[in-house]
Order: sequence, then C-alpha cells, then structure tokens
Amino acid sequence: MHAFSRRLLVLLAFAAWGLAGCGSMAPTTSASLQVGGALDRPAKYAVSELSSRPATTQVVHFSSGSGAQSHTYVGTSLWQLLDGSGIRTDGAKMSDALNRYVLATGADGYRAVFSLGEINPAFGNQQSLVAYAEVVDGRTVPLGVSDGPLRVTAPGDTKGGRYVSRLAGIELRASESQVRGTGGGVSTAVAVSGAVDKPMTFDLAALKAMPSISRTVNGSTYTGVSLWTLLHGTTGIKVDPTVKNASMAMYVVATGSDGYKAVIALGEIDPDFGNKMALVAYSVNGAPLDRNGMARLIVPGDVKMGRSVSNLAAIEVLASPRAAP
Ligand SMILES: Nc1nc2c(c(=O)[nH]1)N[C@H]1C(S)=C(S)[C@@H](COP(=O)(O)O)O[C@H]1N2
Ligand SMILES: [Mo]
Repeated sequence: MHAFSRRLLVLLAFAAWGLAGCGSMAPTTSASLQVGGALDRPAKYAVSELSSRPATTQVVHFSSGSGAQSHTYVGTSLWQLLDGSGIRTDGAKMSDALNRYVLATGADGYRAVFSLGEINPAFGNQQSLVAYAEVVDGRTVPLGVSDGPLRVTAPGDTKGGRYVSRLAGIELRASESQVRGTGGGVSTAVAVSGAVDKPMTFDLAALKAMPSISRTVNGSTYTGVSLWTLLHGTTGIKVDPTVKNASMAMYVVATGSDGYKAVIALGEIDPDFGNKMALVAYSVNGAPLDRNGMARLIVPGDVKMGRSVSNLAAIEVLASPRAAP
C-alpha cells in the first residue's frame, strides 16, 4: 500500500478508536509501551501518555531493505523516560550504571540493544527517541501500521537495524557478565570470552602485532587495536543465524582488573550500524599506559571517560537472553 494512504488509514483508525471510546477498533499492533526491568517505577505507557511528555523532532537517515530512508520523527527521549523511571543502581557506583543495557523489543519479537552508557547524555549522548509521529509534507502524523504506533530511533546508525518498529517493550537490564575482576592492579593480558568463535587471550605483543589505530581524547593520543577488528576480525563473533539481525541484541562487557565494568552494544561499534570506534589501547602519547595497565578501553566519542576501562582484563561478547533473567 502507498505510504500516504497507509498513514491516512492509521489516522482514520485512531479517530474511529477515539470515537468508539477505545473499544473495539484498537489497532492490532502494540498501542502501549511496557517500560520495565531494573527501574524503581516500571510502567505501561499509552501512546497518548508518551506524546504528552516533552517532545523532540529528529531528522534521521539510514538504509534498509527498502533503500535509503529519511525521516523526521517526533518522539520523547528514551534516556529521560528511563531516568524518570528511577534507574536503580547498586549504590552510587558509576560502574554499576555503565554495566547496564536497554533492550528494545518489537511486537514481532525483534530486538535491539543500546548500552545505558551509550544513551546517557554524560557518556555516549546518543539521543534515541521513542517516536510516535512523523512529519510528512509539513504535517505531523502518527506512525504507520508497519513501523508504529511506536518506534525507537538510533540516530547516527548507518543501517536501520536498531530502529525497532512496533515497539512494545523497553527493558533496563544489568549485563549478564560472568567475569570477575582479578583483584586489581596493573593488567597484563586481555581475555576475550563469551559468544566468540575462538576465545583468546591477548598480551601486549599480540595486540601490537595487529593493525594499530590512534585517537586523541582530551589532548592525549591513544594507540591500540579497534575493538570491532579484534572481535569481528580475530576471535569471531558467534551470532545465531536463525534470528534476524541477532547481533543487534548483543553487547560487549569490558572488565577491569578491579572488577569495574562498562557495556558497549555490538550495534554501537559495528561499522554497518553505529560505527563508533572503540579502542583497546596499549599506549598513550607513545608511552606505555603504566598504572592504567597493559591495555585500556578507550571510547573516543564519549563526553566523560567512564567507559574507558583502565587495566582492561576481560572482554565478553554476550547475547541478551530472550527471557528476563
Ligand atoms: N519490529 C521490528 N522492527 C524492525 C525490524 C523488524 O524486523 N521488526 N527490522 C529492522 C531492520 S533490519 C531495518 S533495516 C529497519 C527497516 O526500516 P524501514 O521499514 O523503515 O525501512 O527496521 C528495523 N526495525
Ligand atoms: Mo535491515
């Protein structure tokens, strides 16, 4: 069906729904959003409740199976929705908040992960919205039946894989990390485990043998190996081939020798999606990292360096489990 007539139909359906007193003509797709998980105030939001929250208009571009997409979405901030629901953390530990991820699920079971650090304005500052409308030819109309009534946006992603349509649930979870710190102190190797083809441990010589990349953060130039290259190109990432875009529901946990943890979504660093360069750095301004260990995770685009895990000891690749843990 033509996109315009589709939208017109949705408009009519909404109008009829309103007249019927929200009875029989409710759209078959999810007309509410379950916001839950590790929150003080989990809640179910009707589309009307979401659209009465502070609104942002956002122009996005991404590619999909239907070609190049450009949309002007109207929605409410995903971060503010979660933050306003009371993000429950273990004490005031920054590491605890950065060891979290947000799972977006569509009515069809399609899933995508954002790391909590990614959408936190103080860290990744990626401004995902829960969109409920779109500006088409200068008019604001509800999202159509194929992508709405709600859709999460992933501004900056090259492909549309994290733009979960028919959004039904947002869940905040602690990472499923299994690895513990090694008691602190200077790290001497980085162990890669989890959903990889070949679990491997990298020492300094192994990292230095790989193609190097440098990035300057706050005036310091870090040199190391691209986290994506290390995973995708070296250990391999084990992805469930039976699930559409299974890697969009996967993430990486970096753990320091002291047990400090930070989550990065695979979609965040995948060159086809977020394309963010994260580095497993082993030198700064040409010198060893010293007290920061043999290696340190560096996430250059972040506002604060909370995800730059020093004394990096472990990297896990994890798939978000389907059922809540
Ligand atoms: N619920 C749901 N959302 C989804 C998908 C899906 O299968 N189910 N596919 C994703 C993929 S792979 C892409 S590329 C885009 C396609 O967006 P478009 O239909 O607006 O082009 O939606 C994403 N959102
Ligand atoms: Mo896609």
